[in-house]
Amino acid sequence: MDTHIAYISVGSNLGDKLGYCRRGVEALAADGRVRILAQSRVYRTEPVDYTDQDWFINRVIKIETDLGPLPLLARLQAVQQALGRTAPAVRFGPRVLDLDILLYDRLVFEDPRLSIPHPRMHARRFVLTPLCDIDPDVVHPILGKAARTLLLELGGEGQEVVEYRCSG
Ligand code: PH2
Ligand code: MG
Ligand code: MG
Repeated sequence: MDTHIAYISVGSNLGDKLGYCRRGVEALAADGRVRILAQSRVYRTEPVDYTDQDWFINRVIKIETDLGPLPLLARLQAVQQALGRTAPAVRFGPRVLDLDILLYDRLVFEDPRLSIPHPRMHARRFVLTPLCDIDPDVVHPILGKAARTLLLELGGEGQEVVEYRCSG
């Protein structure tokens, strides 16, 4: 089987945030096409882009999958919907579960439905901090820099990221 390594951002800022994140990861692994290789710590994170909303719970997971980029996106969207996500009223606004592809092998992929690497990942502390828990040396295929370097270079006022103490 031709397998790929991908990093997925997991986030929630509505209801039982940690529960949604956990159930989302469980659901993703349930069909046998996605295997969870690693999970970062869990963080409470200040909302970015659209700031008039509750703080998020965020983590990053590393997966192995035989799904191509668009089938993987479809799978992530199916899990979001199964957990009750509806279309947010505002762009970047509150959601029960958000699953975003950050990196997929060293692929650079542009399509109206999907951009890989995630176009804002290098500017987001809530992505880079958990990504560095798992794989600080993973390289952004466009910027040519390791995740740890991108995190060090991040200015980012108003991007507080606090470890959330929980068991797993
Ligand atoms: N997701 C967004 C917009 N803003 N802020 C934080 N802290 N965490 C997120 O997951 C997040 C966000 C859109 O997907
Ligand atoms: Mg997102
Ligand atoms: Mg998304």
